[in-house]
Amino acid sequence: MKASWDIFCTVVDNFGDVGVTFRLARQLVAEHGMHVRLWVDDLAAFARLCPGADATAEQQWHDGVNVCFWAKDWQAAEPADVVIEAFACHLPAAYIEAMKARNPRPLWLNLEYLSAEEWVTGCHGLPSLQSSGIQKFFFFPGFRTTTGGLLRETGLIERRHAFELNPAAQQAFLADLGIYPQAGASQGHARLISLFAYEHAGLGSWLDCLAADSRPTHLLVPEGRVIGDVQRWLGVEGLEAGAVQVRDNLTVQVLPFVRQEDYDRLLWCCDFNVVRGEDSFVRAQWAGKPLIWHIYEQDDDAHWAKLDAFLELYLKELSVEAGAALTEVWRNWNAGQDMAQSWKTLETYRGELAAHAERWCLEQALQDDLTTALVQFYRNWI
Ligand code: TRH
Repeated sequence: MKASWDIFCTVVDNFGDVGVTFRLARQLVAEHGMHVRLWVDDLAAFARLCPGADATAEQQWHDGVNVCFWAKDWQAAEPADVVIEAFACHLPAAYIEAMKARNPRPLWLNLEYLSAEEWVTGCHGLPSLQSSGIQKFFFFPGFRTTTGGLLRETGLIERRHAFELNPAAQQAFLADLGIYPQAGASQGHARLISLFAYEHAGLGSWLDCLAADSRPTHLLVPEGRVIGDVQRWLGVEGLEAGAVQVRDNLTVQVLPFVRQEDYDRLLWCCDFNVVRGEDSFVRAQWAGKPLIWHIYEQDDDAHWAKLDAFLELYLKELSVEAGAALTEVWRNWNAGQDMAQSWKTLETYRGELAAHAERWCLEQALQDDLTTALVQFYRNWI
């Protein structure tokens, strides 16, 4: 059953809002044959994620998605069968009026931010009557079977496994990005770590550890907010994509921002990933590698409860010691504190953390993905 979908996205900041909605839109088209319009109010952010996109176009097509500029002066548009407002953005009043007048009425969904907190379970899928007289349903992504699940394309984990079994493909992918990991004495090559994070006052203490480690590390840093701290530690300025700096056993390389599929491959190639926000956090879990989550900071400190809620789920199958070490590292990282001691302790659980990351990935992949859950929700509703 084909249906039309309108997805509305306000870019608050960074890339997560548009990253999530573009991923969802593409999957609705590719795997469910839906007709999708993605309304984005900041095409510059979109163009970073989607090379080839035109940041000035009123309307453009990418991977079968009709990407439309959501202008402040809204031009009338016929509402779709399903309307998603992402992350509680506000639909244009005229569009809501048009939804009211439409027969049949569209299904109106608010796609919420990702959280592992338990209360999400009780709120997922609940309706709320709006002043317009239309019901709006709240749809929560999540890690529990009682939520809407996580975005995951069909065959994603199988594609990763095949890539991992193909060193030539990995090498070619890295070489395309100008990455040539230094040969290590016993482990084949230097340990690869990706670093996609926000500003972090204690970053230098972590880089000190990596530089002093007996194993070589090749740190891959996509252009973005953390670069300032990296530069300060290196004592240089103006680093751009392609720049490589070496300090003792640490090689730091700045990477260009790449398309979402390539960012996935980068995560798959790394032994450890530092990720942030929402979408890169989920992708790092699908990569099946140990990670640090730099959570998006909220004014009222609400992010700490989210961090703890995730850890509570994630640590269940880990030994108490490894769980405590990981918690300490994540907490220090997110508080911008010195990382030296906690990172060294975490290193002693490397093997256990690696096995756990893969197990967690496979366990999460048993659930329906978010896009399938949304389509199912619509089917049940009509
Ligand atoms: O960019 P983020 O920090 O985004 C967000 C937003 O700030 C949002 O307002 C906030 O609410 C949310 O975090 C929690 O982090 P995120 O979610 O990981 O989004 C980054 C996107 O960028 C993700 O889709 C992956 C993509 N990406 C690429 O496509 N190529 C790259 O090279 C990199 C580094 C990332």
